[in-house]
Formats: sequence, structure tokens, C-alpha cells
Amino acid sequence: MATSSPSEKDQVTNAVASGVQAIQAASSSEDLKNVLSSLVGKKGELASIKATLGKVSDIEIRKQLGQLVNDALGQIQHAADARSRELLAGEFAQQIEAERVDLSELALSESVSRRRGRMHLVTQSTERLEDVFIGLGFQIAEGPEVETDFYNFEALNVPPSHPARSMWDTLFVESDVEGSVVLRTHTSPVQIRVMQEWPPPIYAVMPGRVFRKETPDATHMPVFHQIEGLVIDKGITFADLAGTIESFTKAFFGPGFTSRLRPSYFPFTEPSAEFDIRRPDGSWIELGGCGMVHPHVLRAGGLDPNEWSGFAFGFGIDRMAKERHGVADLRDMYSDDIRFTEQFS
Ligand code: FA5
Repeated sequence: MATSSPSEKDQVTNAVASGVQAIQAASSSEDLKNVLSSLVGKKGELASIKATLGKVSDIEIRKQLGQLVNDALGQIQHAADARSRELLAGEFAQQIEAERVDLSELALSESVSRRRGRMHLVTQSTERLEDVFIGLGFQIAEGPEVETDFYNFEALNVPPSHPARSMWDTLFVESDVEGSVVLRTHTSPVQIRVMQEWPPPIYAVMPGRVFRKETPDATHMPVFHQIEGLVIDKGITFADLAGTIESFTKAFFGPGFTSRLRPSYFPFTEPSAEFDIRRPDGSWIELGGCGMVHPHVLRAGGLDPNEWSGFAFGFGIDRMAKERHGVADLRDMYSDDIRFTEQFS
């Protein structure tokens, strides 16, 4: 029986031995991939032995040699698989270590803690307003942003087709009865909800987001924030309203600021006023509307106007934040432009 020559056998054995050695020496999965392709690829030593098989005339020897080369390829692949598992496990452990976040270090590192985020200017102003009003004895209430026409208008003495509806450009929500659900145009509907739910006397402020169909400009946003105030007690007069606005002005803006009320019109208050505050330099800023709660509104809230009286006010938080931080354009506060936000961090 014919056998392959010892030199060809040795060649294959040596190729396997040096191949396995190269595989063991591979230092990364990437490296291993290259080593393996040079060993078993078309230009590898085993491939060149395989290529010579065609020239071996003895079929038996050709078969033996072919088997030998195939076994050698199998051994190399086996060694490569084992090395690959080792390398991957090491690389995975390395990756976990590299991505580990040491939270204790993060809290201690000054440079990292200086990069902390900050609350939005409007959130900061809202929290400060809440603090000031809590200091004046008020409680905080909140209401839904999606409101019924009843709470947003009707209960506030604005029946359908009332001309005052045009004071607010309303965004409607699709509903079974067309026009009966709106995105609240102001925080005033929360007055009604509070009156219905809280037994008087009531001293409450109600901050929140409101929506109007408006084109954004330096002083107008389609989505902005208001804070509503409601006081219901026995014997409340317009003087209490003026006094509260003045106390708030001094507490929020500082002792150098004063307030004034100008006659105005809102369907839910009678009499109604706009209130402005005077800066120490003598200039005025318009803040919002206010007035004595209209008897129809007290009734919608379930209160007897002969027993209870009160005042309400509502002003724009975004414009106050703009004023407090010297921001020229309301739109900048919502731009998420890093050059803007960095100024306040
Ligand atoms: C009202 O919304 C009344 N609900 C206020 C009120 C409450 C009056 C209780 C009486 C009693 P007005 O539409 O004027 O009123 O809005 C109040 C304030 O919200 C304005 O003075 C202004 O500061 C702010 N504001 C109004 N529209 C915008 C807007 N598009 N963008 C930013 N702020 C606005």
C-alpha cells in the first residue's frame, strides 16, 4: 500500500504546530482573525500543500495527504475557536471595566460637579413664586392642561358666543361634541376647580402651562406659563387685592419695587384691573390681570356671593423670568441653544 512521503507529512505537522503557536500568540480578536486567515486562507501554507495534491499521481497517497491537510485545518480551527473564546472573555471584562462609572468619584470631582445641569428659568421662577406665596399664607393647587369649555370659559362667565372669547385664541382638542374640549388658554379654570373642591376660606395659587394659537415673538409664546391667585373669604375688598399685590411685589422683586393697578376688563372679575410693577429706575413692567371675583363665578364654584367675596389674579411667569434674568426674547428661553443656556449655569 502506498503512503505519503514523510517530508509532506512533516510539512503538514509543522504547519499545524507553528499555526497553533501563532494562534496562541494572537493578542486580540482582531489579531486572531488575521492570523487565522493567513493560516487557512488561499495564500496559507496548508493551501499551497493542498494545491500540490492534484499533481500526486497515486490516488491512495493523494487521499491520505488530502485527509492530513483537512485534519490539520480542523486542528487549527479548533485551536482558533478556543483562543477566540479566551480573548473575547478578556475583552468583555476590559470593556466593562472601561465603561464602569464610579459614582463616588463623580460626586467628589469638582470639575464634574461644576458641570451639573440647572433648572429651566421658568421652573426657577415658578418655584420662587410658590415660595413667596407660601410665605404669604397661600396654598398651591394644580389643574388639568386639557380642559372642558365649561371650566375654561362658561364657569368663568364667558358663555358661548360671548365677545370676550376673542381675548383668547383657543386651541381645540378633538372630541365627540365639537369645541367642548380645549387646551386651557389660562390658569383661571383652576379657580373654579378649587372653589368646588376646597371649603372656604381659600388662599391659593395655581401655577401651570397654558396654550394659545399665537405666533411666537419676543414677548409671546403659543405655550407659556401663568400663575393664578385666588382668595375667598368673608368681607374681602379691593383694598385686600391691592395690598396683596404690593406685598408680593416687594417680596418677589425686592423693596425698591412698587405696584399699581389700572382699570381693565375681564369677564370673570368685576371690577377688573391690570397690574404693573415699577422698577427702581422708574420704568414699568406689565405683569397680569386681576379683580374681584364676579358673583357668577362664585356661584359656578358653588359659593354664595352674599356670604363670600374674593379676588383673583393671573400673570405670565415666562415674562417675569424674562424680566428677572434680562432676557431680550422669550423664544431664546426655549431654543435649547447652548450659548444661551450656558449664561445661566
Ligand atoms: C388672562 O389670562 C387672565 N386669565 C388673567 C386674570 C386672572 C385676570 C384672574 C383676572 C383674574 P391675559 O390674557 O392678559 O389674562 O394673560 C395674563 C398674562 O399672561 C399677561 O399679562 C402676560 O404676562 C401673560 N401672557 C399672555 N399671553 C402671553 C403669551 N402669548 N406669551 C407669554 N406670556 C403671555
